[in-house]
Order: sequence, then C-alpha cells, then structure tokens
Amino acid sequence: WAEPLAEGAVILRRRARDEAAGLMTLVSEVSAQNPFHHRITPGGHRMSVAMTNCGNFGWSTDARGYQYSVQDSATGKRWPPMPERFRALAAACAAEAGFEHFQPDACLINRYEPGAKMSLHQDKDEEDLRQPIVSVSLGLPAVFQFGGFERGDAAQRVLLEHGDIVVWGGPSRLRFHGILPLKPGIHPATGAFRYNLTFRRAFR
Ligand code: MD3
Ligand code: FE
Repeated sequence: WAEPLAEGAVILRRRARDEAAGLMTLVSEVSAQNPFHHRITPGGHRMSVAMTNCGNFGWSTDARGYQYSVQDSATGKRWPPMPERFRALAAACAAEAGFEHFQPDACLINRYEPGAKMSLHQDKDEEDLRQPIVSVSLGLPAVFQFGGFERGDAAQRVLLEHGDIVVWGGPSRLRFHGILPLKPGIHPATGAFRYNLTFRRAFR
C-alpha cells in the first residue's frame, strides 16, 4: 500500500516482497562480479556500509571525493550491467509515485551489517535533481531518518522493512536523510544483513 511520507516522497510498503528472492539472486550475481567494498571517504574514514553498483554508472568515494564513474576505482573494471528486472521495477515504482519515464542509469547497492549506519547527508551528486531516486529495502529492518533541508533540522524516524520501496522526488529530493545503526538479527531472505538498492539517474 502507498503511504505519502512528505511532498514528493511515497512509501510503497512491501511492494517488492514477493520478488525479493529474485532480487537477492541478482544482487549476488552483481556482487560476484564486483564485490562489496567498504570505501574510504575523502575525510579518510572507512564506511561501515559496504557498497557495490550496477548500471552504466556507479557511485563511489575515494580520496578524490564522491563521484559517478563508468568503472570501479577499486578494481578498474566496469560495473556490471543493470539487470532488466531492476530497471523495470524502478521505472514501475517511479510511475506509481507520479514520475513517468524514469530511466535509471545507476544502481547503488548498500549492504549493512550489525552496527553499520549512514550519517545524515543529502544526495546531490546527480546532474538533474528533478529526477527521483527509488530505494528498495531488503532483509533486516532499519530506522531511516528523514530530516529537512538543513543538517540541524528535526528528523522524523521511519522503519524501513523487507520489501519496502520508497520514491523520493520533488521537494523531498534534497532533504537530509540517514540510517541509524543496524540492530543485529537474522532475516530469512538476507541472513545477518540489510541491503538497500537505490536507483538513480546520474547524468542527463
Ligand atoms: C531521501 N541510502 O545510498 S535509502 C544512499 O538505506 C542512502 O541505504 C539509505 O541514503 C539506505 O544515499 C537510504 C532512502 C533514500 C535514498 C535516497 C534519498 C532516501 C532519500 C534521496 C533524497 C532523499
Ligand atoms: Fe542518500
């Protein structure tokens, strides 16, 4: 069921639950080609979230900064192609939220282990901020923080569970957001982890 979260942001609760096993198989295939990796931020910190990507472009960070690139700077290899099923799911969910013709060219896959978190940040490395981001949560639940337009603004907390999809667009696109440290647990679909797929249009 669809639940408006804020202007431009819609949670499609459990939208991917029935196809989660198939999505996880594809995540495994992508990560067999480009393994999950704890990247180092420009500030020199090792990220607690492990990441990989698929699609024409992938998001990563290293000593030079944050960027979208056609190859993984850690391996020098191109990212694996975005599975058609990923692309179709992201486009369908964007359309359900009112964003027609969403054509993602990048899919960032985040893997959270117990204690892993993502501090409050904005996503603004994409060229056209009128394009939404579609996120798919799989596995262990996490507490998502949804803030305002400035880092210090109060944040609401939303539990994101297995199969939940959120479409973030319009005025919500530039809101600060983050993930609180993951509580340990075992999920039948993902074991000790939470995965999050974010579909983006990096370049026009
Ligand atoms: C709100 N990932 O990869 S997904 C990220 O669960 C990221 O891994 C989190 O934030 C995760 O950048 C949250 C939900 C999400 C993604 C993008 C957004 C929320 C957003 C962009 C704008 C506003
Ligand atoms: Fe983000």
